[in-house]
Amino acid sequence: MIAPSHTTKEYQALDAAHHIHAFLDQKALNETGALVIAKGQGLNLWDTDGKRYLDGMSGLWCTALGYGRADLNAAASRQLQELPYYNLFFHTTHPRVIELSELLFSLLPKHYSHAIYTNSGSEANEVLIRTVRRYWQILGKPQKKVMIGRQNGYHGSTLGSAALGGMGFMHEMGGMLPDFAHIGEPYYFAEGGDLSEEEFGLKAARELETKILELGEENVAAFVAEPFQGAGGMIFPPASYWPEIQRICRQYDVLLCADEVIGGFGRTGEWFAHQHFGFEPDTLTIAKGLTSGYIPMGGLVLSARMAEVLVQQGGVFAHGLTYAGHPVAAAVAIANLTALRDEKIIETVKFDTGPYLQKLLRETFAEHPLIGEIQGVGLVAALQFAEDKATRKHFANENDIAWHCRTVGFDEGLIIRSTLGRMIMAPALVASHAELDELVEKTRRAVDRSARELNLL
Ligand code: PXG
Repeated sequence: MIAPSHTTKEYQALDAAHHIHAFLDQKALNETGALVIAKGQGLNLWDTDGKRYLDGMSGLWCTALGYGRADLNAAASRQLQELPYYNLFFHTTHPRVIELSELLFSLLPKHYSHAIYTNSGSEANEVLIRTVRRYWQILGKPQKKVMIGRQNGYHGSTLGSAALGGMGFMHEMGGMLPDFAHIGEPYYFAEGGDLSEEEFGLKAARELETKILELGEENVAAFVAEPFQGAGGMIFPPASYWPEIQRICRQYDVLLCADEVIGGFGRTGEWFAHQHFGFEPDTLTIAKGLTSGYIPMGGLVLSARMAEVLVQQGGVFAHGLTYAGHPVAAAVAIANLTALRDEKIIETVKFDTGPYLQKLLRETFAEHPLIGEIQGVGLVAALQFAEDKATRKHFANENDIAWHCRTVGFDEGLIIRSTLGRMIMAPALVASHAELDELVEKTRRAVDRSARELNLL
């Protein structure tokens, strides 16, 4: 145990003095002080006052194996001793990154062949934007450069990845970039109207066709989306959505790019979320679960068809990051993927813990007067607050209700996420039945307390 150098109050004062936290009003936070998390083991976290929390969010959708894995620690430590740094610039490489790719491509569907590693999901999407445009340049179609994303999609916080994402309040901070466009999200509960889910899925997908025709197919490089939307509300599209999106992309020669940063590495019970939804993207953006978040690493995975063009006809690839394919990150990723594979963790999510969590959530909340919808598969789920379930009527202040529920959850010793009017959970993939029981029970307490404290019933 590392001895703390400060009391909680002192840590909070120093944190307030030196940090601007992500996606929060720092002035408001400074009035209460940040929660200082000091230790993790399995699915449990402890703050500096010794209070325990069940981590229902795998950190930020990262810690697939939970906290405190000795094998990941040992892999990092061995690599730090042997070769703490080298790179893939110019003509050099190193064994760990090669071994990582050998393993990664043994787990991926066979039509993927190349990876460009990064340190994060945002960077991986930056690389995506440049790589996709380069691909079309090489093929003699340099005007094909518009990237189409979705409203409320999240692809990162750097300038390009934020432009690709569809968060208006992010675009407003620092500006939007040219050659990005957005279509609506397949959020049936909010926008389905009188349509069936299947009809709505087709309608939402056909917004892409309309947008491509509006922009001109000769100008559109790619459509980029999360197989299920994460930060923008954990939204699962209707089953009709992805096949139609794929048909449209193929018809108009638009690349189909899946952002697998949170869906990848087992969350849905498949290695990759696009496999759950049954479509074949040209590229995959990966991060988070690649290393269980123990060390930063992301990447862009390319289909063999795209890589062939870039390698055989592209000449110099004018891109590089000092830390891409970092040996220590690669060593941790190898240990992480090996554990996910050899301990059959993803099969367990698919056949055991995933169905267990999904059933328990439905038993607990299907009849709950405040919950209008339960979505999810494997170890990811969302609960939608609703004023009237039958008419899918949202609370006018659903954001505030969900945020209150999140705060109450923390008070109950549960780390849970809120976005818009939804509560989201994505526990570590190694969660036991007992831990899932605790997750659902604490969520129920948080929802019920919110109902009472906000006079919702
Ligand atoms: N794509 C997706 C789909 C993501 O969810 C990124 C890219 C960017 O990755 P980096 O590593 O640059 O952060 C993300 C990140 C949340 C939450 O609370 C989600 C993310 C980050 C922080 C919070 O839902 N996703």
